Amino acid sequence: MVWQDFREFVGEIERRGNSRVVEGADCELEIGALTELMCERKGPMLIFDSIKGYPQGYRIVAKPYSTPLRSAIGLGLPEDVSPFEMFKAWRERMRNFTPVSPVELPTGPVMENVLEGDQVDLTRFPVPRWHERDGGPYFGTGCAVITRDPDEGWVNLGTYRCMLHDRTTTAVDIAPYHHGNMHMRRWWASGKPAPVAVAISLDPYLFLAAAEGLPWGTNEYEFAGYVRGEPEEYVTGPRTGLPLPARAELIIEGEVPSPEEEQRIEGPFGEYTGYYAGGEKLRPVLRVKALYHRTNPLLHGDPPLKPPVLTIACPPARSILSVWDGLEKSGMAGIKGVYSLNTGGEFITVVSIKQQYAGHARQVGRVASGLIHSMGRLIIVVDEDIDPSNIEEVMWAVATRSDPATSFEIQPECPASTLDPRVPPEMKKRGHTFNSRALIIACRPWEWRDEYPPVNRNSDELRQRTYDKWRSLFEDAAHSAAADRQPALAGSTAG
Ligand SMILES: Cc1cc2nc3c(=O)[nH]c(=O)nc-3n(C[C@H](O)[C@H](O)[C@H](O)COP(=O)(O)O)c2cc1C
Ligand SMILES: [Mn+2]
Repeated sequence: MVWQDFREFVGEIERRGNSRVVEGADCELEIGALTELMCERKGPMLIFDSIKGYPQGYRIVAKPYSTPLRSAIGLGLPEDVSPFEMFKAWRERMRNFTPVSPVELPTGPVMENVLEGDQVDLTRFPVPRWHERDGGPYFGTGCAVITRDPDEGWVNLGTYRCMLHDRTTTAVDIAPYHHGNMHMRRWWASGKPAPVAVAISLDPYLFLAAAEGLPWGTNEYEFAGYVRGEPEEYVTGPRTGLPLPARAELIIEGEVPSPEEEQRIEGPFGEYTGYYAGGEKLRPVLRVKALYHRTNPLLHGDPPLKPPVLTIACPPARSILSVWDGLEKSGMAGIKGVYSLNTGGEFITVVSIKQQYAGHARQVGRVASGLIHSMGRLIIVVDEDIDPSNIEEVMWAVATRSDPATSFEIQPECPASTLDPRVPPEMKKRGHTFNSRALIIACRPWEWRDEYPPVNRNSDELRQRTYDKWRSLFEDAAHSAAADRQPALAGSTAG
């Protein structure tokens, strides 16, 4: 199944009964609080309609990919496997990436309603203030900010937050190392404002491409087309010449003048680490020149929420893929996989290995910690019988296979992320973002592995035989709201 657009994907989730329509909620904090409460319960996807003060039909779909099931459906991945299996499937796709160019259409559904000049008014649309301490309503969360490199010519799509200032102005907050920011700086360096478009409600492939990040110079449309298996479609923006997703729900076009010309206060905003670490900052503004939308727009809202709530439940995080590749390239044997536990950033890295010799597990952990994209504050090495994406299983291994006096290793002065909430303020001010790390070897000691007490889980054979005989019992259980996926039958933890 290939999703034509966001609407079609949402329709499928509705058809499966995994959504609820909420009428009469308020954009001022109520939609945000309802989203938080429902996501914490891993409940159905909320579709807000008849929002207080807005016409019926102007809807918001909140956090559509936040459960493993909905992520898997969106991305066409197998639905009944663990996040680690999904991650492995994703890694294979990334490795085989061959660009699929988008095709231009003369027009598209997003052009059903065109507002220009004085008609431009972003306040016609419901824009929630998602978290209590947010500095304003956020128009852009489930979005892509579209820019072109003025020197190299290629187009980038990135998911960057956009706070609504007024009818015709939004903030754009792009980290300095992200592509959209580098593009804008190149326009300003040549003395021109940057032409920018923001599209809300992309098809799942394009949203993932914009949210996850690809190497410098890669057009996210080409990656989305590759994942989708057919080209993405765009219309050329009348004001900016940028390619605009033809079937998005809402798109704005305009320009961002240099910070010397205009900046306004942006933030704070509740971020994916689970904190408001960014605070209030002066940020450039997007002056909106034109606005296009589908009739009765279905707006994708995706506020970061405190972990364990996720934006996309099977993370193709590039840094983790790069640690995995780095370990393999280092010549280390027995690497079964690398995963980042859901802790609001890549704060806990888990490496799963099949031990090969005395000292192997620790050596793997030290190499993993030293790789360039390694940001984990905890690096945990586990045996191959542990699912590295299952936080409870990983912690069980730490609790029962490590000996703190000998299996923990403290490493000072490791590079840290700028959003790491634990970097002291005085260090952050000076741009010294480093932290210390703990390497935790949670593997059965190689030297006496044959004497390690056996795990008391039944054999794969007994489990499968029993399951097959009593299958209907488990199929009922799978339909309960909490059971988003079933534990794997095979893959025994026996030693
Ligand atoms: C919901 C959501 C909100 C995000 N907000 C921001 C943001 O405000 N600023 C930012 O620099 N990155 C933000 N990101 C992360 C970027 O989208 C991500 O790193 C992406 O890879 C950047 O694309 P690029 O590599 O083309 O610059 C956000 C991601 C998601 C999923
Ligand atoms: Mn990019």
